[in-house]
Amino acid sequence: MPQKPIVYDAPTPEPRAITVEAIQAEILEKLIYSVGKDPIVARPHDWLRATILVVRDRIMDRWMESSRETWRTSNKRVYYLSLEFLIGRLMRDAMSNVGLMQPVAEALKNLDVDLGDLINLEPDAALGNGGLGRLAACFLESMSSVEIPAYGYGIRYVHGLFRQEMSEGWQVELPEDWLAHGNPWEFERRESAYEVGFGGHVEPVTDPDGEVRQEWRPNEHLLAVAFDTPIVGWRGARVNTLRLWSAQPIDPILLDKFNSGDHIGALEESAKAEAITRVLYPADSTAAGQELRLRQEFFFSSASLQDIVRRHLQQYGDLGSLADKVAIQLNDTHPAISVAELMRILVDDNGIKWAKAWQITKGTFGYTNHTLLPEALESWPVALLERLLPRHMQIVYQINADVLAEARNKAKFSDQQIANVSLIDEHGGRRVRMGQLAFVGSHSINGVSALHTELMKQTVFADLHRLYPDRINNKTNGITPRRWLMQCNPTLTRLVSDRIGPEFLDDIDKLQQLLPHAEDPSFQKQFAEVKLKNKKVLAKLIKDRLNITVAPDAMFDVQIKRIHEYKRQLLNIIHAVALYDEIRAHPEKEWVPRVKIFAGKAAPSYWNAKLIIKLINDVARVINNDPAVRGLLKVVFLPNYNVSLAEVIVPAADLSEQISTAGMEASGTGNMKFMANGAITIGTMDGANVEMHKEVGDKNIVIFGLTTDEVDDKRARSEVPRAAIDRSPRLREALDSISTGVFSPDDPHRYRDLIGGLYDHDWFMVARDFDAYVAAQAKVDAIWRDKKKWTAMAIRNTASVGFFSSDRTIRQYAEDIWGVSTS
Ligand code: T68
Repeated sequence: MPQKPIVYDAPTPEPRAITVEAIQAEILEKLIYSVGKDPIVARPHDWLRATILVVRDRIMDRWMESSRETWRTSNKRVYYLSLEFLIGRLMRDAMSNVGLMQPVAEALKNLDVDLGDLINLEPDAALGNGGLGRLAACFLESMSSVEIPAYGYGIRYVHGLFRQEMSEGWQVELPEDWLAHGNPWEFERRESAYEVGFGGHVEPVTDPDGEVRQEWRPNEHLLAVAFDTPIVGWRGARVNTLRLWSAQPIDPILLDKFNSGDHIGALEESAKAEAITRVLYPADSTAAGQELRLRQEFFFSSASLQDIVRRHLQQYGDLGSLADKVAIQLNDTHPAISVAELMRILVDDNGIKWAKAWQITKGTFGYTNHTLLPEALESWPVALLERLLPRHMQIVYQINADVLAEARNKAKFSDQQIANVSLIDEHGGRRVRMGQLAFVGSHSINGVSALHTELMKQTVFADLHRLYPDRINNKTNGITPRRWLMQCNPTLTRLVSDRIGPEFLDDIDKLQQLLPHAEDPSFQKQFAEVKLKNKKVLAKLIKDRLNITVAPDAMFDVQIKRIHEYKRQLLNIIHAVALYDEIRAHPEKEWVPRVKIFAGKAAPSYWNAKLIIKLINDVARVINNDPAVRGLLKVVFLPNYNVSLAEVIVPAADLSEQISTAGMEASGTGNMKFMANGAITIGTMDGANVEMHKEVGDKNIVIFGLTTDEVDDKRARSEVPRAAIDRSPRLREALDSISTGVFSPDDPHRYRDLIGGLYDHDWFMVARDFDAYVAAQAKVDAIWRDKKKWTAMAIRNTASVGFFSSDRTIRQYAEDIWGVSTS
């Protein structure tokens, strides 16, 4: 059917008023006519829904205008493909970005409803595990803010990241249910549904002109249905779309089965289809390796590409211009099968010649790598791909043949080098390496911090880098200053604005104007007061949730992130044990009161990570209840870490723990959030810490520990860790007390193996970095005692955070990778 020409302008209603009266009247109207509730019986969730609908209305006209403008101007579109979007709550972000906080708060107040209560009622959209998913969310907001026509594509998981509860100090995982009360933000687009296939076979077909094409005939089919959420940028600059796919059966019920009495069998198809988008895989640093995961990856890649191609054809009528008008960014290798799927669409479905299709594909894709950990690098058994995606497997082989020919003939690679760049891993069962596929199918491959990008060149992609030396580039991560400074810390935002004016709200680099005020006693006093106020809020949350009393004037020493051995929560908790020993041994000394605050989830199958959570809780129980400590040290583990909890903890932190083993944290982004909010970092020379050190200056950050080269060297020499432990009586004593059951009298051997690992191999250099860490913590204490010095350092951290805005990161992607302009 011929497409109707698109008219780029059409009548639209007047934009909605933003006066208190108008908003108040509309909230009531929504409550009654859309939610269907009488205000006299309305429950908080009803008010929340009505309020979101009112806010959403004020975004709609900008949303439509943004999209019309892209059609009108024929600007290039950017598509961010990510299996994870950890967006958290949306209402405050949306209200704040379009300047609705005040009028909505007042309107609700007139209706006897508290906006703060409603904000806290909104569930977190936890469609991600950690940094990678949160980065995608910050990028979406920044792409709208710098006015890039962009779409996020992902999966609408029914259950996001599991809810974490504690049972006697152990993590237990419970299903998360963010859609329980419906989702007023999303629009279901039944008309944007695509068929996605699996399995079946490939058949050569001869075209009328005699050309032979391959045609994939899947034997399983399901539907991908789009759900759209508007993402509004700062000051409503632009509204982009987050399009999440939901899997549905093509036949919701198999009637013949039902009629023959097989009532369960009649629903089988339906259950199988829906399983694909039911739950987010909860492992953040190991490849999932399950068939369902591969199905998720292909399902969302295929639906997204069909949508992208349909839109492009509708506007331009020809796929030859795809790379000029479309940039697709692959967030890690999870969507890497897209490379083969786009080739299939171009070559098989649209009859484009292989070489031309390959040019278009490479011109269109960019790939971001987020990890060097070998266990996190995705690869799929050839046999599985052959069964599930037979045509894609053929395409992978053909791509590989071309790459290997180039490596052998042009670059004169050795056999070993050929094996390194091959898309097929031949070690122990043949597997397709998704990193290699993403690399060869993209014109740009980027790392997420300067150090990480260098290590990519030297390690996982060394030979591919030799073959294609102009492809790897760095894009240091960033965070959106709207959510991570203005919204989560309005008091600090006001203080800064009073001091240097509000220009920094639109140009975050202007925060540097705070530098001359760092030593100003009156500004220092106000800055410290804001921090104290935020700490009181967190202290209350700790009291309410855990019934632990912490003193707001103690140092809040915070490590919040996924629990992983390389992130070294173990190093931090051993430090707590050592401090505990010292405080009791030397009660006469002047100790700096500290509260060590931890939060984070462990992958359900990651035993050591779960054991570390239990250890933190065991140590907390003993220390918090020992009168000899006199409250000088407290240890707190806050359960169910998520974006909303981070928004309370980050503004209250004094000390930010960024202590990963050098070379192992690709970037980190929590480090930047703390910096923005005036915490001082104690950290290793790892990930983006290296660039933070450069930006804020050596005097305003506390760096310690082995460097990447030193770590490599010790590993290469298989140096025995025992010597480091023998040299450090403090460490030995702390380790002895943990491994002999001082903190686990109910099970004295609970930590024997965990601690034993530090003696045996200590892969993560906990023992070998311990003394340096203790010395760095002593330095932190000394600074803390000098309140003026501490506050000046904290102010300089806030002042220097500009570089770590995701607006900067996105502008660099736009210019260097996507070829699109920004505002
Ligand atoms: C993180 N990676 C990096 N992975 O660890 C962190 N992995 O250093 C970096 O700052 C951040 O990415 C953003 O670049 C992750 O968060 C995952 O969550 C993940 C999820 C599934 C599979 C593998």
